[in-house]
Amino acid sequence: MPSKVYARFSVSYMQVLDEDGKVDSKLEPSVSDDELLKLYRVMLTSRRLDERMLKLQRQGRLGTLPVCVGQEAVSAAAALAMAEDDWFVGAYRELAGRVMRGEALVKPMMVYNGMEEGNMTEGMKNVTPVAIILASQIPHAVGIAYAIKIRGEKNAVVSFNGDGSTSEGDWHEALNFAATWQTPNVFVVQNNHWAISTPLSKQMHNRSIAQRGIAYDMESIQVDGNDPLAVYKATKEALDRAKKGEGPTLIEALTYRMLMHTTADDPKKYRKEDEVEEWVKRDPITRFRTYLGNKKLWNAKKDEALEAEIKGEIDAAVKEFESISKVRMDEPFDYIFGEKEEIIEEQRQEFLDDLRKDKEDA
Ligand SMILES: Cc1ncc(C[n+]2csc(CCOP(=O)(O)OP(=O)(O)O)c2C)c(N)n1
Ligand SMILES: [Mg+2]
Repeated sequence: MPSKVYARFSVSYMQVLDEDGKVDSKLEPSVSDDELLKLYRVMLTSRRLDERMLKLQRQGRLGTLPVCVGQEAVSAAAALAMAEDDWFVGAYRELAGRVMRGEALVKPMMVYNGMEEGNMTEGMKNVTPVAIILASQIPHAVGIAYAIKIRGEKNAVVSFNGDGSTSEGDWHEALNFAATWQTPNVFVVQNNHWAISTPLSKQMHNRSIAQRGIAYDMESIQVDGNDPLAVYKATKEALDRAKKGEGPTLIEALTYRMLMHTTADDPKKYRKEDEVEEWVKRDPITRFRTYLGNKKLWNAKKDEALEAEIKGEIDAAVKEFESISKVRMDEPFDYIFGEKEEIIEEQRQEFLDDLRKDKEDA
């Protein structure tokens, strides 16, 4: 038996709004009515945009896309807690957070139709593009934060990745660097319990992801990720600490991917419907709507009007998307080298010939 104990740890869990939308007034963060209403609007916009993009994809009008339904509270509430100068470094499951940062609704449709212009962030400040390569954005998030620290600036970086991504080497290297150099980072992990068809229990032995942060001696907390007030409060406190020079924080947000991983898989093949039903009861949007209703800020009539407004905005975005979505399939070949190279041009021709043949066969 060891004679000395060098470290013991515990992981705390925070919930402010329970599953029925009842608030714990001792923990309720101070958020203005306007901000609460904005949070609701953004989460609902993200939900409706996801649903519309899914339909467009099924109709062959959009490429494949990851769907964020059920996870809206995490990135929307974290983004609400951020200042404009803070950096938002996302993966691909943060549609709501991007909308909160001011992303035009046409942009995600462009991205998921292979149009690089969709990743241009004009109109938004300090937002990095969608990152599909798992955890590749986390060293970038730490690099940005390290630069902020060296320059003595006062902003911070909030990054996002999924549960599966916390088993990537890049993620661990980045967290180790952040802890060692006490960079102003807030690492939000969206633990939606699945990495495509791999459940959490098959990709790590830890009982929580938060304890992976504790291993690096970093402030780490688990929150109910379907509770926007808990996510907001944890992010705000972590940002305050980061800006005071008190180092990075890991926030593990427990949530659930209610639909497919992307439009390319069928979750019914690998998970049980009753698990999904349990999480549907914890829907962040329904829960937040009840909270707003209890505060007399919301009612069915306002909801109806908002749904109509959002539908109008999405209709306009789809119209804009369809007027510009003439994708040239061989465009990636343009960017391999600065100059045209014979071997690349041969490959381009081969690719175009294959596409034509596929079309003829179909
Ligand atoms: C480095 C790398 N390996 C594999 C993949 C393929 N891939 C895409 S998403 C995914 C699962 C990611 O799961 P998680 O991190 O939990 O995020 P979620 O999709 O659940 O939001 C995998 C394996 C990839 N994009 N990048
Ligand atoms: Mg996941």
